[in-house]
Amino acid sequence: MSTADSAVSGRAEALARHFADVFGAEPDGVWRAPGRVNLIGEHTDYNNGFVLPFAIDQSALVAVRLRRPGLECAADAVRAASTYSPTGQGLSRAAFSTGGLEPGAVSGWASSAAGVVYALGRHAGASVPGFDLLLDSTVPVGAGLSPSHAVEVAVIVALNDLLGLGLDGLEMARLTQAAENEFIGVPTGIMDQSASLLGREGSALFLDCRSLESEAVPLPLAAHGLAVLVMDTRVAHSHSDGGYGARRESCRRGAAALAAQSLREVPEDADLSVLDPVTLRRVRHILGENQRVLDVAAELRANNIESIGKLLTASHVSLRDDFEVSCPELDTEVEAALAAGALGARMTGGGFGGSAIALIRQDKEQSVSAAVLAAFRDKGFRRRQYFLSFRLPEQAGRRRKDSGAKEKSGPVKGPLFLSCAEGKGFEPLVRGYRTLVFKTSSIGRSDNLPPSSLADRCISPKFDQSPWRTK
Ligand code: GAF
Repeated sequence: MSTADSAVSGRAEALARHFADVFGAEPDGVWRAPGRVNLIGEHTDYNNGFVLPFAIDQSALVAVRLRRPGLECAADAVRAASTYSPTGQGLSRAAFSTGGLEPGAVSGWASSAAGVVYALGRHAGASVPGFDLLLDSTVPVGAGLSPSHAVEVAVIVALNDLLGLGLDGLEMARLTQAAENEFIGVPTGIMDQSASLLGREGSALFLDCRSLESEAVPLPLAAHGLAVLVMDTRVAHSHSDGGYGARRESCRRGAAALAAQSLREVPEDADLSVLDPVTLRRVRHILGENQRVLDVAAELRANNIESIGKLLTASHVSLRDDFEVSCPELDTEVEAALAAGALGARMTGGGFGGSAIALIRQDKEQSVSAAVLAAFRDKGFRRRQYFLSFRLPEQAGRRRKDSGAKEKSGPVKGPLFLSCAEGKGFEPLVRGYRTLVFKTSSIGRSDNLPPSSLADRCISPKFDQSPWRTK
């Protein structure tokens, strides 16, 4: 077992123990789903286009126990708790019933679990009984690395397994997308959950969002002395804010004006001059981005990793100028990283905040990070007192003080860096877990597992004894 796998097992074990503290019984199992970084292919998924994300080590774990008959709760009652709480204290708790769930009935983090139950009932004909669930996630919230999709995937994998539904990865991807679109009400595409469900270790996932055919494209960064640096702007963003939906609508309008079913079907020689200027820019981004994904995938297949840098940067320029989903913080990160020697850089994810990524030589990690920090300071952007350094497993989630912090009076804020590189010297880039399943029976109780640095977060805080809301 690799060190990273051991750390995850330790985390899962700790979560199972925590679950028993909270709910008074062992869970049926612990399931895991990773977050993702999108290498390239932005806003192309809901246009039937191409994407190239990779799964990351940061992941959501859920411990689940199906409801047993008893007096304690109604048979369809769900009691859910998360170790993440906005105050950093205690658990965030929620309760709902699996029966008669209507869109929007549950809000907050638990809507991800409720949405999955809703989609399973509505689209897979599954009758989901009540259950207890404890969530622990290391996917940073608000950094554009798909924390909510990771939760949805972990929940659907757990329920698929426990209820013997026999769903395959693609079916689960479609169902979690339905959960997002119909229950939570955000019009997202299918990229994020596919990356979580289908990602492979050491590879990016090339996905054709029209046919849903996928291919694991090798991404041997370490062999080339490279790394992908993820730089969180700390600018909060949400796909329900309107900007995401507006872009989607522009694309729909553009396709209709070009008499195409979707922008994927627009022929190369289409006359874009029939489009109004804004729609023209949106369409131009999608057409160019699809080609860039194909080009990046081709370079990776040919083992020309360094060559993808300029395509990543071209993607950013297009997202900034044509699709207009960047923001000054993202642009600053990209420009500063490039000026400091990154081979390419771009915003990643839906935009309007979140993270940018930079393809860098491993020995440039410190200098690129420092340059980005300095640029943030120069522009007077919000800065944060600590970086979170995610070099799994040993330093996972550990806080690393920014040396510059001491020079400032009061809290110093800055972007969050997440360093991903595969192989020796660096911790794994693309673990690409195909949603590993850990059951309590297979986790074992081995004392020789190294203590997980994440386990600290899983140890039960004093559980508030106030009764669960039940039906
Ligand atoms: C978000 C969405 F969830 C994805 O479906 C995708 O559209 C992405 O933004 C933009 O590429 O992550």
